[in-house]
Amino acid sequence: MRIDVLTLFPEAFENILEVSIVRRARQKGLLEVVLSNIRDFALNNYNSVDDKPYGGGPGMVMMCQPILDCLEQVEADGPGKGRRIMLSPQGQPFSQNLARELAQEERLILIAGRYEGFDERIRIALQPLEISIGDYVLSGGEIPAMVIIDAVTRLLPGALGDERSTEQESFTAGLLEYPQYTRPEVFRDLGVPEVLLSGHHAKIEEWRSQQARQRTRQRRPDLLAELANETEEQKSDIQNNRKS
Ligand code: 4F9
Repeated sequence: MRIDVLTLFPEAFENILEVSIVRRARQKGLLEVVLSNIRDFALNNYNSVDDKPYGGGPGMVMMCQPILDCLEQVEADGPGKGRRIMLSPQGQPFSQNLARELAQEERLILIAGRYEGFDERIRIALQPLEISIGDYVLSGGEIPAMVIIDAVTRLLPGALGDERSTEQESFTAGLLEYPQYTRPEVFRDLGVPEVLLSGHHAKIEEWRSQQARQRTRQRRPDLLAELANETEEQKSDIQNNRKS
C-alpha cells in the first residue's frame, strides 16, 4: 500500500514512521508513506496557505489553491488514483470496520488541515471521504492521520509477526479484551487466576470469554448492542441470499 499525506507539518510524522509495526511494514515493503508539504505549493511572497474567512469571524481558513495544486501533483505521481481522505471533526466516525475497508485499498491520500477549517470548495472539488477520529477538537489533522496510518498498517497482510493477533480469538471478537497476566506468578501479594495456571485450554477459553463479556457489559454496553445488530444483519443477509 502507498499512503500519501498532505500536511503543513511533514516532520510531525517522522517519529511514528520510524517505530514498531509501521517501521517494520515499511522495511518489508508492505507500506510506502510519502509526505508532501502543502506550503511548498504556496504562490505568494509570504507562502500563505490560509486566509481570513469571508463574512468575518475568528481564526483562519485553509485556502483552496495550495491544497488543490499539492493534490494534483501527488496524484500525478505513482500508481493508481487512490482514496482521497480528509481528516475532520465533521467526518464519518473512524472504526475498526472502516480501517478494514481502507486496508483493501492500493493507495490512500490523507489530507491533514490546520486552522479553523478548509474552504468549503476544497470538499466540493475533491469529494473526499471525511473521517473523524472522535468528538473533540484538535489543533490539526496530523494526529488523526497518524491514527489511520497505524490502524490500517496493522491490517496489511504480513505486517504483524503473529497473524493471530490481528483479530482477537473469535469468541471475543468485537468485545473488550479479557484480563492478561504474565510472570511472575505472584507480584506484591497479587496472584494470577488459578484457571490460567491449570493448563486446561477449554476452561481457560471459557473464563476469558466470560471475562470479556462481563467487562464489555460493565464498561461498553454500546459494543454489545453493536454486536447484536451485526448478528441480526448477518441473519438477514443469509435470508436475502437464499431468496435471490
Ligand atoms: C479531525 C478531530 C479528525 C477529530 C482536525 C481539528 C479532527 C480535527 N477527528 N480537529 N482539526
